[in-house]
Amino acid sequence: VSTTRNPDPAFIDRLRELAGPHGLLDAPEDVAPYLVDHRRLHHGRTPCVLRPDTTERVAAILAACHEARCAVVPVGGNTSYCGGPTPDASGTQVVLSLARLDRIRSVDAADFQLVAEAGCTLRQVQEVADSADRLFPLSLGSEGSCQIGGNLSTNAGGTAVLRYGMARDLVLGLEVVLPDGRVLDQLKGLRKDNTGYDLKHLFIGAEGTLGVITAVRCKLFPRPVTLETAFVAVRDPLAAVALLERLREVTGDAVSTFELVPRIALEMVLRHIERAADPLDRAYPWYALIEVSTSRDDPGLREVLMATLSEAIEREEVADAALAASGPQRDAFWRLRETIPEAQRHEGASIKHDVSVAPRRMPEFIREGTELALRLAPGARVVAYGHLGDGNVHFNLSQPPAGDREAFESLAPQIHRAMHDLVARYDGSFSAEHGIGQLKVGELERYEDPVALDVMRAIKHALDPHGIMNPGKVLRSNPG
Ligand code: 2HG
Ligand code: ZN
Repeated sequence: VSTTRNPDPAFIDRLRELAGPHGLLDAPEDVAPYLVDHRRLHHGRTPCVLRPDTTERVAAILAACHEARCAVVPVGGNTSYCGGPTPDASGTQVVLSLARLDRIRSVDAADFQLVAEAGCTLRQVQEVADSADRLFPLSLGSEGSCQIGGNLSTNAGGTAVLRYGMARDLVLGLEVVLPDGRVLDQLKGLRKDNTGYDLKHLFIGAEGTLGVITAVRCKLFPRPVTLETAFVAVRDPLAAVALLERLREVTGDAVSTFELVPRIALEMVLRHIERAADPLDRAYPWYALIEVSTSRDDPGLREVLMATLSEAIEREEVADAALAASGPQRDAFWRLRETIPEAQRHEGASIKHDVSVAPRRMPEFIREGTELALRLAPGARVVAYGHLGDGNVHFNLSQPPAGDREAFESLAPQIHRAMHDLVARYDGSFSAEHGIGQLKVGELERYEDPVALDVMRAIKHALDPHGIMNPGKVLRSNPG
């Protein structure tokens, strides 16, 4: 049973003091952006938003909240797809923004690492790495506004997972403030350190339910020097999977991105995104955005890519392909992919599924899922796109073009159930990269192994006995 309490005015004054100068917002217009999630599905209330600028202040705030049993909802860039950083409607949960912890503490190019505070935007981290002639490979559509602390709290994915892994794989150490205000310093950043449990991994992907990540030691990589980007018309998802396998073999595993784009997604982008242009001279049903890269100057890479595409054309797995001839053309190809969510928003309501299955089973899943979805929502448009190389597609439905928004949205529970049951039959995941937040708490309860759920609840209770950290996210705050 949740034990959190309603913070009284005296306690809010105490928080104001602990948060430091300019560290507390409570004017309605300042607080408003924190009361709704990125997809505008969840709306909440809060007495205040805390914006401390040091780890010590975060620690003091959590110690006080622990003592007073006051619920705390951490927020980074507020770009969650699952309502992770939106407070509930009770008006008793204080929001804790990490935005002012935005310093780069150190950059060590020789050891391929840097330490960033949680509120640094992902782009800031990428740019600092770049200016040290290094790559921080995490890359996603919201990188200009999402924050590295949020990326780690949600174990973000994105478009370079195939080569570099999820956010979890890109971290050497963390600094975390525990729910009782103690600081867990795991920032040493050794590549090898087998001394007991690897605690950082508990907080990565925990969505702020076990503590607050305040700093991250990031792994860096050599910067790509040779980079080839292709927009390829593939016969179907099966041909795409075969092409990926072949490319990984012949390039020495240099494929860094392999994204699936169906024609309907490209059409939406062409309709709604300024200056978007079709890269090929006629329409094809499926495309792949492919990038191969190495950190050395390697003119041979382009040849290998072209030869592999030609062979695939002979086998009729590929119909046509455009290779980027310049930086701007590369950016234009990428924009066609990255603006799909925005373009889809312009097409009315969407019902989203963030699905992963074994990559080789994805073509069959898309086929079966499409039939199922259209049976339940005749006239809907299936937009299944994304990270095929990771076995992860965003299986999204857009409402019928002239249909009624509310009528379509009312189908969501039924469609989610059917799709997620299908995912379970494929031994897949109903949340490949977007996490649980508040949106998928019921799904986690339904589909997760009960033993795993028990372990999760035990960990939650051990670290946060009063249940103050982001209550109702990932796990229900009143189980049973
Ligand atoms: C992407 O890959 C994001 O573009 C958004 O994860 C997915 O809109 C979506 O469902
Ligand atoms: Zn994605």
